[in-house]
Amino acid sequence: MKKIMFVGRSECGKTTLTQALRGDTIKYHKTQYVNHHSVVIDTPGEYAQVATLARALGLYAYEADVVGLLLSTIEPYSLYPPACAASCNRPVIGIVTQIDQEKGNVERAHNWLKLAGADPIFHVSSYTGEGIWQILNYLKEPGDVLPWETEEEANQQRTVLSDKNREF
Ligand SMILES: Nc1nc2c(ncn2[C@@H]2O[C@H](COP(=O)(O)OP(=O)(O)OP(=O)(O)O)[C@@H](O)[C@H]2O)c(=O)[nH]1
Ligand SMILES: [Mg+2]
Repeated sequence: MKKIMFVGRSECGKTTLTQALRGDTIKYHKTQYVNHHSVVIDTPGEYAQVATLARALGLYAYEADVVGLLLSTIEPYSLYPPACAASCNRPVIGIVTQIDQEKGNVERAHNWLKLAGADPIFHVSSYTGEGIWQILNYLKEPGDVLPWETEEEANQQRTVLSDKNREF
């Protein structure tokens, strides 16, 4: 699999997507430092939000094959300057997260990622599983075996045990 580094504001859903891509149950966990998983490098949102910390992302990108800019449908503004993808040392894709949110705006988030220069752009919900198959297939390399054989199996509703505010 290609290794992808997730970048995006705190609470856009990087850690939750990491869990959903593995087929794990969803449990809230605030990311405190960079976490290397087998396919995903999960970064804290603060690295994208605070200029002095943002420099670290440039270095961590060397350890990834692809950089994924995440933006959720409920974010009121975009963190990404126009064409910022051009300054990255890796291919940059976009991931619109939380597409299941009732008050979310998928098109707005998509257009902000497009403006940033991300290509391609995926739409995903870590809760309903929609879009998981498409991301896995983008990351798949020859010889890789995915944990699911069909789109229906991959894009299944996940079990959510907790979110930021409560346990279920
Ligand atoms: N409805 C819905 N909620 C989601 C989805 N993805 C994440 N969330 C919720 O959004 C909140 C933040 O998710 P995280 O995955 O922790 O966000 P993060 O980007 O890792 O945040 P930091 O670790 O602070 O950088 C949690 O309460 C999640 O349960 C989704 O696809 N749908
Ligand atoms: Mg996190």
